[in-house]
Amino acid sequence: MAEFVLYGYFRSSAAFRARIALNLKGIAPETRYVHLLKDGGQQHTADYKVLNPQELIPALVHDGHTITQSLAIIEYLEEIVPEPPLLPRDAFGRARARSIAYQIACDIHPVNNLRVNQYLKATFGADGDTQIAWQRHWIALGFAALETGLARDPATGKFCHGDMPTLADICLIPQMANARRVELDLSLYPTLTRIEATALAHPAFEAALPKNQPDAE
Ligand SMILES: N[C@@H](CCC(=O)N[C@@H](CS)C(=O)NCC(=O)O)C(=O)O
Repeated sequence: MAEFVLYGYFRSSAAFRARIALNLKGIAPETRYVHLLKDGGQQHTADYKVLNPQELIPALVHDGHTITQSLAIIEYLEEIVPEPPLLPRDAFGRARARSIAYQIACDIHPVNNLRVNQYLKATFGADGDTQIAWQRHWIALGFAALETGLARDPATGKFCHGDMPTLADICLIPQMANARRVELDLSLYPTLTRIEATALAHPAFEAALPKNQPDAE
């Protein structure tokens, strides 16, 4: 199989998702580091904009194709390397795993992104504490719903869906890292923290942690 090149940054939770999926599939990509803060943000350079006009990471290059959007990257990996599966075998299970993943990737993460915080500061004068309060608010709102949904559903196992990692865990664990970064009180989410502990005992998740990346600061 052709080489994989991942454009990422240690602290990026979307890149963290891609790293977990690559690890679970046993793929060791070449990594190129895009520092989101240095040089005014290397995601905004002309070279990177050619790869991703959205100026966001991650991007995965494989076989002459560039794939952006972490969920598209993960589903691509799932299609070309089906084992181990990152989505349940049954349609309802797949819908449930995607629903959990999208609650995080579509509804929690985007409003807390770096560019949103930069806009809050530049346009509304939001200082560091205000930006942290903003992030905590949106994570707490999303986590409350996730906790309720996961705690009451017998389909929840050691992981978000059953006893094997799926797309849902691939999205949850990086979001937990973001929640820890803004010191959100996680005692309110015992199911999420239990799943996090299980996932972090798995080498694919552990190796993908921000602190374990060569560009970690
Ligand atoms: N929906 C996108 C989100 C990508 C994204 O927001 N990446 C962040 C890092 S986690 C980024 O590149 N931010 C740069 C910026 O905000 O300027 C995905 O899942 O790939």
